[in-house]
Amino acid sequence: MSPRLTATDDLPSAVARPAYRREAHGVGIVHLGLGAFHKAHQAVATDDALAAAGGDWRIAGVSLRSTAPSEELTPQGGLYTLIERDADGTRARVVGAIAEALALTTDRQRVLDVLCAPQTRIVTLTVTEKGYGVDREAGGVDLSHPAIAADLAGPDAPVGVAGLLVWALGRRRAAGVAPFTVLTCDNLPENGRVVRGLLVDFARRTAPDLADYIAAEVAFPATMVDRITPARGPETLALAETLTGHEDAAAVETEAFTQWVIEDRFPSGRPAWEASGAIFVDDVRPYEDMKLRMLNGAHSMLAYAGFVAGHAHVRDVMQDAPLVALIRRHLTAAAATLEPVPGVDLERYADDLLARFANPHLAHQTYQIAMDGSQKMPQRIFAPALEAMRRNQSLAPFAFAAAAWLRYTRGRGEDGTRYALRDPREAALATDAADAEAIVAHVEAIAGLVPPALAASAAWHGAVVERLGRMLAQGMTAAIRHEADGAAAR
Ligand code: CS2
Repeated sequence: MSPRLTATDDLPSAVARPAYRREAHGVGIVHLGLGAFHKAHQAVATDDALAAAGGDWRIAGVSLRSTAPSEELTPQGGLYTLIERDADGTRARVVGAIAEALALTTDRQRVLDVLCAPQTRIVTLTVTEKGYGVDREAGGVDLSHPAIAADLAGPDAPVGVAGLLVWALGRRRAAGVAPFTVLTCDNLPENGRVVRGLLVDFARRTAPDLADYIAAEVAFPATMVDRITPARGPETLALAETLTGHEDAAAVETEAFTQWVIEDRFPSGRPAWEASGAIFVDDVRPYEDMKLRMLNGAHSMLAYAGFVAGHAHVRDVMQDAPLVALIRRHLTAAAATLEPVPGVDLERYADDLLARFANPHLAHQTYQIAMDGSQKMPQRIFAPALEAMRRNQSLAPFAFAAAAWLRYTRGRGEDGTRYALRDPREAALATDAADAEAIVAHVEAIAGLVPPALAASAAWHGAVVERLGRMLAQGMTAAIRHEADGAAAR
């Protein structure tokens, strides 16, 4: 058995390591949501920034529920191996940006202290779409969200994002400490604005004097984040050991590509993330729409259709020619709903996405992407569908994606095997209805999911019903083939 990764001085020369003295840099960032994506994205950019420009910008990473990330990272002093893989090869690097790894459930006092520390100038977040407890239709808090409900009932003992951040901002203000900047890195449209609305509304309900203060004094820059990072499997750990000669319980595997577009609003400073290729812009929205509608939209479509058709991984989907033709069609249709994106050629972006999806080294499960559809479909599929409707463009690609999702929400594979939906709105999505018309009508009636203007369109409704009907009657593989043939004939 190899020694555990605890230092960087005895790594093989091919393994890159922090090009700075870790102990020389204090903590300046608290990150909430210490999962694989943070370790593959923002922590790596921070590692690059520390090497290029220094600063007290190391990260105190916090997981809000699980203790696994801190149990894996703490014995390694926060070090972990990042394995980057694409058609050009496999590279390992050891990342040093995480100074400490905490779990809210077991390190509560330390988490609260570091959120209040004057040295903490940024709080970054990757808690997934459902983690915030936002009412996506009305803005502000979703009263039915468990963490929101708990924190509204006990705002002095917060457990969720809104509760913790409002509590900490209140404590800082009382102590005369400047607020931290809140940088959300989840795939939500206008993510900065949405999280601002969440915190202001939460404050209004628990500490009204804080609401205006947060609205006026706290910066919530928007971001577009991108790096395909599959959930880790045992193979990742074995590969890390082979590459580094060390046992590493916290290793992560990801693609070589990485992108970060950030609105440059950091009143208390920020790391030199441009050193890692991050771009700073005034308006993130065009990049965000591009990424949500093209990458994530195609991802969701291929995940639902692919999972039901029996493809476990995205790379397997990319071997299914008719489905690849539909992914290409989807990317083209999604691109046609966008405003121009500064400096980006959308055709090339689409080609690059197809190559990224085909990455043979990444075991990215369709079932992973399929999770939480109710939180993803509105920005990924319904928003561009609405835009396509306004522009008189074909609805077929989006209707196919919606139908594939609805087929997936039946919770049974084509051989009848049950699978867990893993969606916070699972109960609302459930229906005994068996025919396509009734299923589509049921889901269109759920508040805050399908935009009313889309649901009211006979063309949209009919297109979804027709496709779901075919998926249910003939099976997903036949439905994919039919759709691809139809698309080719047009
Ligand atoms: C994926 C994303 O799981 C999903 O829903 O679409 O996690 C995707 O891999 C990332 O957004 C890529 O940046």
